[in-house]
Amino acid sequence: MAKRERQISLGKFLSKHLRHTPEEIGLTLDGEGWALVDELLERARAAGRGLTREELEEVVASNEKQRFAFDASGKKIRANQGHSISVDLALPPTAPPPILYHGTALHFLDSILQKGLIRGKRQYVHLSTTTETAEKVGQRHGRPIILIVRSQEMHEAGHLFFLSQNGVWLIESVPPAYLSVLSTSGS
Ligand code: HQG
Repeated sequence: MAKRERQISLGKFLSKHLRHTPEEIGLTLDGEGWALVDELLERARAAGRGLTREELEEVVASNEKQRFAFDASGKKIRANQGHSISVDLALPPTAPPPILYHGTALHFLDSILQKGLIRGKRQYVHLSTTTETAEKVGQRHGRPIILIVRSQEMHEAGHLFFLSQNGVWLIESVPPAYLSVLSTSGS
């Protein structure tokens, strides 16, 4: 496999087990989502994924969304966001910019305008600072559409925002009153 392809494949493997199903490879995450690097390498090997410490460092450094991070000691690793399992990332509530964006698919729009943004399987609703990112996120689900979230108003009303280490804004939910539609791509 070419090096880049192997890195992408390893990134998917890490996303899966650091965000959703660590138990599937016998890995344990602590309350803040950290796995011991040595244990991860061992479990990955047992699961048929030969992976060295150097390779892991390369995947973490080269991942285009900086999805993973080592702790200060370098002995632990976790996903920066995107979890479906319950972890406490220990992020401080942070004042958001006046407006944030959420990319989704047109076929979700009616439901979203009725119920607001709900987190579904993940721990948080994900918001981005740019329309470009929102569009990419939305495209994963179908014809993309971008919603504007009046984040400052929400913050002033007491809703808590968190900023992940890789620049994704996280919030438990967004009521419909704070949402408006920016554009329908391609129309
Ligand atoms: C939608 C990727 C109906 C929501 C991305 C989204 C992101 C509703 C979908 C990260 C709804 C959930 C997260 C409602 C929300 N009715 N649909 N009331 N409320 N939805 O994948 O935000 O590459 O769990 O709009 O880049 O698409 O994995 O969330 O379309 O940052 O690192 O329900 O995943 O990052 O889908 O993506 P997801 P998402 P990674």
